[in-house]
Amino acid sequence: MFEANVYRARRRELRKSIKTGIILLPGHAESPMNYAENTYPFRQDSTFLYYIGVNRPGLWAMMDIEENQTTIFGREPTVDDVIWSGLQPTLGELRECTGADRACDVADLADILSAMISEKREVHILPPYRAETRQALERLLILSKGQVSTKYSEELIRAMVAQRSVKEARELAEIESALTITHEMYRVAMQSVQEGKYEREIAGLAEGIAISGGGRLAYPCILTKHGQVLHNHNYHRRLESGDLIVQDTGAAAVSGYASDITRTYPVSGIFSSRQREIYQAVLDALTDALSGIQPGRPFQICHLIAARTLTSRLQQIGLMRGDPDESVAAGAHALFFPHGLGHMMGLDVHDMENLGEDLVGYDDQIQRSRQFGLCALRFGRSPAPGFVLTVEPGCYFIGPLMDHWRSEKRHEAFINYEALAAWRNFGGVRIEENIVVTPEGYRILGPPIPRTITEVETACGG
Ligand SMILES: [Mn+2]
Repeated sequence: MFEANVYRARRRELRKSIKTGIILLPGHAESPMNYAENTYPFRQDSTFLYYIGVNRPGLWAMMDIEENQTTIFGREPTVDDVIWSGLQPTLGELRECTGADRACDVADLADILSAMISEKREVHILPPYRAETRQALERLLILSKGQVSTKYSEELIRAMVAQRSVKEARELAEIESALTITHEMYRVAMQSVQEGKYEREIAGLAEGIAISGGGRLAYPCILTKHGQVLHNHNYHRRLESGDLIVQDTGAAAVSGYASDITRTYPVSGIFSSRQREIYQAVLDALTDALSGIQPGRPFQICHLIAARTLTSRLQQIGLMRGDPDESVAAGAHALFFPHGLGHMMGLDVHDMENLGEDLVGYDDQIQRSRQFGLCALRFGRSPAPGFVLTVEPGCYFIGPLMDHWRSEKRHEAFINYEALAAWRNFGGVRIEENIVVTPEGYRILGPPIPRTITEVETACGG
């Protein structure tokens, strides 16, 4: 974690936007995998990490806005704790490292809160996303079942989104340290890919590097020759010469900060002529989308730039037709590109998504589209300097979607369904970079990972 004054300063900043009441921040409890003692690897809630910093289970924090006091709640370690888990921080040490004003036994939290509730103090909470947290909040705030999901503070969410959207220099450094590990994951994966190996062997190498780096994966690994399945989480397939692998993997730093990179590469080390065409189309879409990034310019426009480039390349290949601008406006490209161009990234790979996707990614100026494809864009508003975003266009050949659209004759004026039949088993291509928005435009974060056709082929030993 950072030094105590970092968390103090972040809480001070938050207090400028929230004028009254108390803010209650639940830390995570351990989560059992198959029985109580065998838990999933612990991951602290990101809001708690941002404002309090301690990556340990069983903690709560309370910020009293009027009193300008932060209290951390935990418990003193017992001899048993030390026997099984080693030395644990005392309440005093927790107070010190978080820069809190007080540290209390978590057993007293219910009484302290009920006193505040009877004084009619306003309690700001965030929408819980774990069942244990929801139940604890219901118990502590004396709410009936289900009430807690409507009692969250939109004022608090808006203040936190505004603060956390602009990354501090120390946060960028953490993201770049995660990207250094991710760079190594790609170097080794591309070098190791070979006909006859199984997807899981390459996925295991990549995950092992993330763990060796001191952190872990920021999200479950995607490494598949069926890249057209967007969130493909199985790795049992044998790699054949001619297959194309979509690898979407990102390491998380020890501090919890994420990275999120995708590359597509050929098992044989050399792209086939068809693979080159689609790969270059996606690469051009990425290049054009990147050059559209400007502070104050809606990211939704960059998404449409990527869609426009992809459409014109697919027209050159003979898979699409018609006026490209009309085609993009109609959303015909979403047959090939059904997801969004990108999302915010920080402590979470989809940063702050627990606070509500629309409150993070949209505002009064830019609202989420309802059109298939564009509606999947998680972030559409205008970024400011310091925003960290992913930029990740893709092109996929999704058989069931092609059948469905064709049976409806959907966008027949723009899609050449006859020509498409021969591409059915192509798979998919996605290329993803992580950027920080600067006053001039953007900067790609982390060390460069092979991206052009030549770079990728060289890295794969082709
Ligand atoms: Mn992503």
